[in-house]
Formats: sequence, C-alpha cells, structure tokens
Amino acid sequence: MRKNIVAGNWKMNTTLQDAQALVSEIVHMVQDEAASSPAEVVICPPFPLLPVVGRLLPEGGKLHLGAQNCHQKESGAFTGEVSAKLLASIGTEYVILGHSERRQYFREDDELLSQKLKAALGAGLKPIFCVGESLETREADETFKFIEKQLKDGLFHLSNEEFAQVVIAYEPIWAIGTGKTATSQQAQEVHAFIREQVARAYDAEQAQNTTILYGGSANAQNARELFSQPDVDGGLIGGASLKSRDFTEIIKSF
Ligand code: 3PY
Repeated sequence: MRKNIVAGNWKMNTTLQDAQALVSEIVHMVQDEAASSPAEVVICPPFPLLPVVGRLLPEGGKLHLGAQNCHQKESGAFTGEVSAKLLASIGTEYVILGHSERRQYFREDDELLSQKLKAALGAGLKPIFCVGESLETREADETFKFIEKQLKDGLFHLSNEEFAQVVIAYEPIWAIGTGKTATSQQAQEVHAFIREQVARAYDAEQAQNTTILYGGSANAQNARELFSQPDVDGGLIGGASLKSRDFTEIIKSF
C-alpha cells in the first residue's frame, strides 16, 4: 500500500552529541505537533549513530530508522564496509541506495546498485532507491530517457514481491545541495512518468502502490506545494532534516 514518507538524509553530518540533541527534539516536536500527519518519518544518520538514534525513537510510533548505504555482500573481507544484515540486526528498517552522491563520488553504477538492492531486500531492509538527472541531461531534453534507463537497469530486475518493498526517490542532481528545487510541476511530471514506468514493468496496481518521494533542496517553504502533487508521496530531505523545526514543518506539510 502506498505511504506518505518523509525521510531525513543526514549525510556525513552531526556528532554523537548533535545527533542526540537533534533526534530528541524531533521526537518531541513530532509527538506534539505532527501526530496527525499521515507521514511515516525515517531518520537516516551516519552508520555509527544508528544504534543511538534507534534507541531514542519511540517503539511502534511514526519514526523509523534508516541507513544511507550498505555493502552488496553479506559478510567478508571488505574493510570499512557495512552489510545489510548488520544494519537489520541493529533495528534499521530502511536503506537509501543510489543517492547521486554515491553514484558520483563512489562510482556506484546500476550493476552494483542491483546487487546492493538484492542484499538489502535479502536482509529484510526496505530500499529507498534514488534516481535523477543532471542539469546537462535536463537541458538536452533527455530527462525521461535517462530516468527510464536508471529504473530499467537498476530496479526493474526485481520480482513483484521484492519491488513491493521499494520506495523510489526522484532527486534531480541539479537540485541537490544547490538550493535549487524542481518546481512542483517539474517534480509531478517526472513522478507521473516514474509511476507509468512501474505500471509497464509490473502492473497498474503495483504502480498505484509505489511510494515516490521528491528529494533535492526540499524544505519547510516548498514542501506543501510539492506534496500537494498527485504523484509526490513525500520527500527525501537533506539539509532541512538537520533542523528540528524545519523538519517538523515538512512532516506537517500534507
Ligand atoms: C538533498 O536534499 O540535498 C538531498 O540530497 C536529499 O537526499
């Protein structure tokens, strides 16, 4: 069933002390002010903070724990890496895969991401799979072709049952960390296109049930307009997820 989700991608930010303070504020604000929001909230801190943040999230509530990456293998001699199985064992529910920063700085391609998806699903994690075009691709009028290829190569090899666990995030690269946001019409256009591709690859029911988030400089000012679009089911939030007031306002924006 399609959900509304607001996921906070903390990236490589916060210390232990920052994280404890931030997540305590978020928990209180969400309980006090955003209790009636339909959104499930996912907090994705850096790896070492997952257990600490997880312990601060009230059990059975609307706040859930997510990681920002995982390795494709279950275990082994991969110094510095973290397996999906380990993430699941410490209470992680979601994992972001294919964020453009991972694709760009760590050379993650669709082949590798396919393996990571399988590993995540095998461990019982729900992947938040990111797609999105560069400014160059948009200006060349190739956005749809590009997104279609990312979906086909990265995601549509999954079975129906596997795909049902996946959340898709549309994050135009030109809107990440730049302060530029896609207009709500631009976001809606691509989200509708993604849903259409899901219907083709699977079926109409699967497409209707797929949660598609917008990411890329979404904030407390533009969230309501973005979330009012019929195919935008929530957001993957970068910088604004590090400010409890802004993040809470975003959660309330449905
Ligand atoms: C951003 O909003 O900048 C993001 O990259 C969210 O993942």
